Amino acid sequence: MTVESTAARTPRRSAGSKAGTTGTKRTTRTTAKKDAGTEPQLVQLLTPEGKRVKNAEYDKYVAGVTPDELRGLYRDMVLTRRFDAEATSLQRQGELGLWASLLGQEAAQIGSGRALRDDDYVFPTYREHGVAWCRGVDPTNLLGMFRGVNNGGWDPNGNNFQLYTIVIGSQTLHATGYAMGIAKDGADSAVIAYFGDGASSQGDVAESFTFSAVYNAPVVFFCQNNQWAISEPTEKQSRVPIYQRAQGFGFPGVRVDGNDVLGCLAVTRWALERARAGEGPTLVEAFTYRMGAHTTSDDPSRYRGDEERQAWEAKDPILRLRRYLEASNHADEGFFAELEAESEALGKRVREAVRAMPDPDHFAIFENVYADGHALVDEERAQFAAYQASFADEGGN
Ligand SMILES: Cc1ncc(C[n+]2csc(CCOP(=O)(O)OP(=O)(O)O)c2C)c(N)n1
Ligand SMILES: [Mg+2]
Repeated sequence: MTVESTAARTPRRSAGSKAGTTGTKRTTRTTAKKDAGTEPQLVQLLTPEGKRVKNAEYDKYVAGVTPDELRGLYRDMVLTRRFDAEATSLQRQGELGLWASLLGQEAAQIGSGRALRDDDYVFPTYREHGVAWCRGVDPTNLLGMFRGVNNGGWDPNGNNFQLYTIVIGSQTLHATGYAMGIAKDGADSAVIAYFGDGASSQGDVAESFTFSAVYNAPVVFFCQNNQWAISEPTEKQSRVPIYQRAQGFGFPGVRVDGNDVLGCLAVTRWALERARAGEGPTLVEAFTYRMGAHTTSDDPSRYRGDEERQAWEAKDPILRLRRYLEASNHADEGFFAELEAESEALGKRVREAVRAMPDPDHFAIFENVYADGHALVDEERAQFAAYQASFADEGGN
């Protein structure tokens, strides 16, 4: 192939990038962004100051929420945060190998989690500790995998809450297939798939959007846009706000304030209702912020500034509901004090449960790989047994 023909096939660089001037480059990027989508619209029912704002479209989905239920949402968020902080500490103390904190994402998870019915089915990533809480999965069960003593820790069918998924975006395909299946069964339940802003770049997510749209599958895609995929900012994932991508696949997308638990509850209820009514998938983008590190192995100070986090601390999901509860006299000091005591007790229970987790049998890893056994697994088991035995010999000499 001649040099000329290669050049003809290669997309031309813009004059700006050829010249290498950042100014020209910036102009090109801005133009692309402007042309690609419209200004984002945000659904918000509760402001950061804790003020309830009217919303003609979504108010009806939370109109029946009682003061007792509001306190319940607050309790869910506080206990989830406490559990999460305890897990982070346990990792620092060497009791867990790793932890993925949800700090700052409590409203997105509790709001959407409390919108679900028991017969709905959840496909989480690895950070949905608040959703797990809403499903009734015992929080201590979430820790086994992070301690390295089991491969999951709960029965997915016990609470209709699948095991955590580390392979980014893959659970959206599982959710879509499951939703197509329950639709064929004639069930009126719905499926929800959680994923992140970074996951939205995965082929699996695009494929699940295509399949769910053309098969009208009863699935809600719940994207927690916490604005970072480890060290990659959202601008590197999409030229348009993530929720606007749904339009190209032929189903609605909505951006909700992910730090507003009422907004998340309302929008998810609406999306689930659509799914149940046979109207197909919906993309909900919960616009939020990951206040902590990606995981305990990450150091965010290497790629983002403190001021960003501080700005989001002012939008804290728990604080805003507390302000609303106090201003509307829906909760008194006694309630908050009782909850503090309950948090303490949960922390203690979690610490004790983790330390008491038995180490697995060394050979358990080879079980349940195949239903009927497999030559390769047998070989690996034998190799591992020989390896273990080599320590015994050393000890004996
Ligand atoms: C298929 C795949 N590619 C890469 C990784 C490594 N990885 C783990 S988490 C992560 C970032 C995910 O970001 P996002 O989807 O925004 O979720 P978040 O952790 O921010 O909640 C990556 C790239 C992985 N687990 N799976
Ligand atoms: Mg993210």
